Amino acid sequence: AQDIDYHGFPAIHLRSPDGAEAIVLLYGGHIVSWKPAGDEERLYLSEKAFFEAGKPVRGGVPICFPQFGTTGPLPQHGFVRTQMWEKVAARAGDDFAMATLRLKDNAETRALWPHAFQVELSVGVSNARLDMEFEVENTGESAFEFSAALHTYVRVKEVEEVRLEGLRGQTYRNLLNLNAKEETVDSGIAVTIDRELSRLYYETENPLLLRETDRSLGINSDNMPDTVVWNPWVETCAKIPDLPANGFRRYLCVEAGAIQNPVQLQAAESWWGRQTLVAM
Ligand code: TA6
Repeated sequence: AQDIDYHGFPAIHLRSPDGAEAIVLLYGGHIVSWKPAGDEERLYLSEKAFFEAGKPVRGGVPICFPQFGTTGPLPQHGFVRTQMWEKVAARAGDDFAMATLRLKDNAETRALWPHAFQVELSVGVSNARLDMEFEVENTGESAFEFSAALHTYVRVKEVEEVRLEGLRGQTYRNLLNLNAKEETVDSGIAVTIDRELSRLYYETENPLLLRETDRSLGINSDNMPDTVVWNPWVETCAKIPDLPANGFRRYLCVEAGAIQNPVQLQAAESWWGRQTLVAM
């Protein structure tokens, strides 16, 4: 593991002796690159991404906490993705490399959200796997509530050719229409993308399989019961200043989260959630 500069931000470059690599920014605790051993880049990072304090980075794995989306009074997806985190540990073993980053509440976070907390992201790469574990500790004297997600931008060669399997029979809410509370049971064999789509699936099962014509990605989550699937398609993509016109073709967000039922965390308690990607 090596400390590097990435577009002006301090970052950690993880390299496992087996060839797996990842780059994680201290800004946001944000993973911006993952290459499984002997493979190509598997995360999408916009070529128009902002690397500016105060703005989230477009692509990779933004961490949404303590609010997902616009479900509450906080900035969209909370505020930890625009805070500078600190490195706690980084090391490589025989067949892995891993790092842990931490953020504690500070004057800026308390002005938005009056709670004492500590969050940690542990990132591990080994062979074909990327492991991400997000941990929240309530370091204050009273309980708080949060939602959280690992907002993973999976790089794909052509989004129209992708099939996301494993969600059949699962209930979802359409996030494109925030007023619509109705729930739909997915009856399709696979989710395919040929228009804008933003869905919150509840209590999804493992594994999900993202199939492309010549490769696949297995997606597992633990203790993050919900899965958000998002692609902006043409019109919405054109309105997002930090995405190129055809950017939507190059990714599908498959996000692991605890969203539908916010987590209640008592004083001195902690919680964790994980997402694991396996390249195939
Ligand atoms: O996860 C889906 C979503 O909430 C979309 O509605 C879309 O806005 C996206 O996340 C990206 O949000 P951002 O704040 O990073 O532009």
